[in-house]
Amino acid sequence: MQTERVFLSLGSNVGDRLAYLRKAVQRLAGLPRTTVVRTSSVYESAPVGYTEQGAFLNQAVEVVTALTPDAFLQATQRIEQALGRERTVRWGPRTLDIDIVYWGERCISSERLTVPHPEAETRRFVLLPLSEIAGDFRAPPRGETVRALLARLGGRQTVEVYRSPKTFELN
Ligand code: A4P
Ligand code: MG
Repeated sequence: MQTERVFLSLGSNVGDRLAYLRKAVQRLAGLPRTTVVRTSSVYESAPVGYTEQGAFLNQAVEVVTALTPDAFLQATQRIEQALGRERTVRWGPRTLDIDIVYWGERCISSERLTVPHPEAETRRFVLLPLSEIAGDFRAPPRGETVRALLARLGGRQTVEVYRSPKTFELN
């Protein structure tokens, strides 16, 4: 099994957002020839892009997989569909979005797949969760660490660790 570190960004802003993230991680762990190595905390952020929609929960996940990038993308798209995703508005509301942020050091450009994810370096909701589990990872194409990319991000995107109301009830 190859050992390239593959980093995903999960997002949900419809329904029981936390449950969608949890189910997504479970299903990722159930994929053939794939291991979930680490998951970040869950973060909440205001929508970026199309702003007339609810707040997102986002989470970064590291996997190791022997699947090809194309096969892995197909598998993640099946998970999105299984968890009720309907594609309507680009950048619009979704029960679950799985983006492939980095595939080791590789740069991939095909009709269906662009890696690194073209928006990753502009999105705090991607880089902040990722920095928690992989701050030292040197991101292609320039080899800067995730921590450095995050530090350089301007703008005012607020991204905070999410404390579920259920967590408060338990404590
Ligand atoms: N595709 C190409 N490269 C990739 C990749 N690296 N990972 C293709 C995953 N998919 C990739 O994606 C459309 C096509 O992108 C796929 O068929 C795949 O072949 P999609 O998920 O169907 O469509 P989309 O998500 O509506 O569009 P897009 O451009 O993927 O949107 P994003 O970039 O995912 O943005 N704000 C906050 N705070 N948090 C969020 O999570 N997410 C979005 C969605 C917007 N604003 C957000 C958040
Ligand atoms: Mg997407």
